[in-house]
Amino acid sequence: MSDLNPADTAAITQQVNDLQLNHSQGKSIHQNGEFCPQPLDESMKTNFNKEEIKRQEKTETNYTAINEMRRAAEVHRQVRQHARNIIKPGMTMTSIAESIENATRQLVEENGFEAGIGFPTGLSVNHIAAHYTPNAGDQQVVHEKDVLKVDFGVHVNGRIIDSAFTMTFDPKYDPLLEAVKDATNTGIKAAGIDVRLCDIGEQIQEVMESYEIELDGKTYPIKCVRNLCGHNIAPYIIHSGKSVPIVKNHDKTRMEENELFAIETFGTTGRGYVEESGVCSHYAKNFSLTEKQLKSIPIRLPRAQSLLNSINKNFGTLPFCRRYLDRLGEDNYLYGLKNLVDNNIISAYPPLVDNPGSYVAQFEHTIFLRSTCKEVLSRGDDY
Ligand SMILES: [Co+2]
Repeated sequence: MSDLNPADTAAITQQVNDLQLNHSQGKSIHQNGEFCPQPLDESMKTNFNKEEIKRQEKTETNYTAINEMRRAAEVHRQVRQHARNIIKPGMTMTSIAESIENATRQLVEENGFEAGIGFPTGLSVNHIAAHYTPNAGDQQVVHEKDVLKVDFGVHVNGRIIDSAFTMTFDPKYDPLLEAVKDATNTGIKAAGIDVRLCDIGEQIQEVMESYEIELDGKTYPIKCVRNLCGHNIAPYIIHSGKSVPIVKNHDKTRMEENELFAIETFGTTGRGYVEESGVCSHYAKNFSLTEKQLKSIPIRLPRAQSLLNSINKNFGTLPFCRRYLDRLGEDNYLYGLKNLVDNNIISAYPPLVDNPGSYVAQFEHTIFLRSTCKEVLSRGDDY
């Protein structure tokens, strides 16, 4: 919209055209994810056969849903490849976010609630772990020494693929990225039907905290950010009740067949705990409110009511950010938005930060627990 410099624009247009070409040639848009045995199968050494999985797929009742997830995942893979190609030190957060979002809109063939962006593009840097995306007028650029988490979502018919990676431009951070990648893959490996959430958290923590990193002559243990979690995903609902901890804990809840999970871990050189801080950009409708409860809340501010109508029409329960309201032509909405947040109709998700001076990295995949296997939908050659 505003901050895209012309050089960026040309490169991005070319990139997106290339992506579209791949797409229109029908290249692998329904590619499946990575098939893994359920952990119980693995330990019992039952036969895990990829051909058999493909055969059984034909009879699975949720075959349509699986294909929707795969389509969203393939768009995610292509968009993140594009993101890796264009993101360079000096680029503004605004142009990065817009480029990722425009590529997503084009490749997924955005269409109302049928397909589109799953949630705002997270571009959290250094000690900011999550929930940062630029608001209008943001001039921040990415720097050579930054640790940038790129966390974005794609949905097809509400099936959201939530996947994130960390980008750096200085190899000194490699041990941090290695630790988090290993921890996330450990969580993916541990996950499965009937597995207790606490057992996953414990295994993640053990792997994460076996690493350390030396930065500018000082050695730091790598810690898990203990109050950040993975989560299950329901149609159009990014966090739908179950949390997948990344540290040892007491949650004996089990994962179940046909559940979709985002497995994400955060490693840090800081204290290992995040707090809300800074200007908010991320919001979502409180999905637990029933229609009846919603109707019983009096909205006395006309601007709040008109804004809510627009949110219902454009996002439903999908998370959104201020820039998405701007591009719909909404203006002077901050007071109305605050009113909806105060009424608990909308939840605000401010940036989550560890202590200043620390570095947080993140890797995340979306997995689907099928009866025959565990499919790591967002797996790619990159991570
Ligand atoms: Co997530």
